Amino acid sequence: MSLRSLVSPSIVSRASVLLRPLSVAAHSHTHGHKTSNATNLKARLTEVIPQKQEEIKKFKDEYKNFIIDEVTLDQAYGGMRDIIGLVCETSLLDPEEGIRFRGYSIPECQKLLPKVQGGEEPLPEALFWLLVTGEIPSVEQTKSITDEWNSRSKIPDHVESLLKNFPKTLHPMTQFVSAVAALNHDSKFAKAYDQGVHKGKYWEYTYEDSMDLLAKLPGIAARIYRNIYKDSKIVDINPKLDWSANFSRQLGFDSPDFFEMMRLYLTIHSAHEGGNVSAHTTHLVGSALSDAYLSFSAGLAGLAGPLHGLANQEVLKWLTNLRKELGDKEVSDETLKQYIWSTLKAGRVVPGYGHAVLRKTDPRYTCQREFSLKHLPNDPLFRLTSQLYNVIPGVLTEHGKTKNPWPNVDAHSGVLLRYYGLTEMNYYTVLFGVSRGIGCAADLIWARALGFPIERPKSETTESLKKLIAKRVHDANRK
Ligand code: FAM
Repeated sequence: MSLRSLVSPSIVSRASVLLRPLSVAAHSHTHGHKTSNATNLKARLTEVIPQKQEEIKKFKDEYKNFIIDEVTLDQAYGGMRDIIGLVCETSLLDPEEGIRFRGYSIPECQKLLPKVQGGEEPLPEALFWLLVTGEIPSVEQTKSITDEWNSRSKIPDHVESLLKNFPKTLHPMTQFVSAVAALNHDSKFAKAYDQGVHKGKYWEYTYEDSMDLLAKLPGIAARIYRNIYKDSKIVDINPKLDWSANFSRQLGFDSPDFFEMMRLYLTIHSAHEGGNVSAHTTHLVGSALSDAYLSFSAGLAGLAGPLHGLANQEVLKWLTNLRKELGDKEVSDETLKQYIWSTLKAGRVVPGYGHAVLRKTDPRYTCQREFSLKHLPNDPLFRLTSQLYNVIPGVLTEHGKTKNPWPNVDAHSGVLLRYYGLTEMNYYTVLFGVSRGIGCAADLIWARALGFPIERPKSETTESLKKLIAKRVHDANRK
C-alpha cells in the first residue's frame, strides 16, 4: 500500500486542484539578479525584503495546501533525514553536486566574489552580502561590510574577563559557546523587544545584532586561542585590513598565504542549507525570538558535536594516531586499509567521511585539495590525505554501512591549518564556528524578515504511532 493512499483524501484533492504550472524562475536561484548601487547592506535589504515578502505571500496563498513531501516511520525514527519541512533562503545542498550559495557553486564564488588586490580567494564579507541579498556584491559593497565589521569589533569588557577566567583546560568550543551567549548583554533585539517594538521591525534589530555578532566573532575566537595556547596578548584590529586578515593577525599569523587560506576557509564553512545541526539549531532557537547571540550560541553547541563540526578536530586526531602507530614514512595502501578496518571494527566512525545529504565528494573538500595542490603539494600530511582519499571510500563501501563513502569538508581542513603552523587541533572547530556565523546570521535576518513562526513539529510515542498506523491500515482496507 502506498503511503500516498493513506494521506487524508481532502488534502490530496485540495492539492490536486491546485496543480497548475508554476513559474519556477522566481523560485530558483538568483543568477541574473540586478545588483543595486546601494553600498549599505541594510539599505539594500530595505529594498529587497518587501519584494520577497510579496513573492512568498503570493506563492503561499496559491499553493499552501500543496503536498511537498511524505514521511515514513523510518524517517521519524531516523533523524528526520530528507524530510522537507524547513525553508532556508540562503543556500541549497544538492546530494550530487554539493552546496550552492544563493545559486552559486564554490568555484563560481571563487571566480565572481570580490577579492583583496592581488588575491585569489573570495572575501567572506562578499559571501555574506551574497547570502543576505542574493546578489554578487561590488568591491565597494564588499568594502562597506569590512568597514562595518571592523568598526563594530570591540569585545565587551565582561566577555573579555569571562574568557580570561576560564580554565585553559575548558574546551575552546565551550568557551566560544559561553562568550557568544554572553554577548546577549548588549542585544539590540532583546532591548527593542522589551520596549515593545512592532514585529514588522524585528528584522532590523536582528540585522544589527547579526552585524555586531559577526564583527566580534573573530576577536572572541582569537582571544580563546591566545589565552589557551599562547601568552594571552592580542594585537589590535587594523581598519585597513579585511575580516580574515585581521582574524589571522589576532591569532598570531602574519603571512599573506595564511590570510588567503583563511579567506577560503571562512567562505566555504559558512552555510550548508538549513537542516544541518548548527544551522537548524540557530534557526529553531531564533524562532522563539531568542536574539542572535543566544540562537547562534546554541548553534555552536551543536557544531561542537563530533558527528558535526568537531569532526575537523577528530580527523587530525585520527591522522596523528595513524602516524604514531604506522610511522611518519609513506606506507602502503594495504597497511592503511588495515588501519581503517581497525577503526571500523572498534565500532568507531572514520572521521571526515560520510554525510547525511551528500552522496559525492564534498566540493568544500575539493577546493581545499586544489588549494593544497597549489600551495603545499609536497606536505607529507597532504600526501597522506590524498592517499587516504584513494583508499577510504573503497573500505567504507566494502564495510557496507555508510550511504556516502566520500570525504566531507572536515577531512581536509586540518591539513591546511597544520601546514601553516596552527597545530592545536582542539581549536579547529572554533574556526568552523566563526565561518558558520555568516550563514546562520544571514538566515536569522531572513527568518525575522519573513515573520517565520515559532517551530513546533509534532512528535509521537511508539504506542501512539502503532495506533496511528493500525487505524490508517484499517481505514484503507475498508475502502
Ligand atoms: N565511518 C564509519 N561508519 C559510518 C561513517 C563513517 N565515516 N559514516 C556513516 N557511517 C555509518 C553510520 O554510523 C551508520 O551506522 P549504524 O547503522 O550502525 O548507525 C550507517 O553508516 C549509516 O549512516 P549514514 O546514513 O550513511 O550516515 P548518517 O546520515 O546517519 O550520518 C554522518 C552522517 C556525517 C554523521 C556520518 O557519515 C559520520 O558519522 N561521519 C563521520 C563523522 C563526520 O565526518 N562528521 C562530519 C560531517 C560534516 F559534513 C559536518 O557536519 N561538518
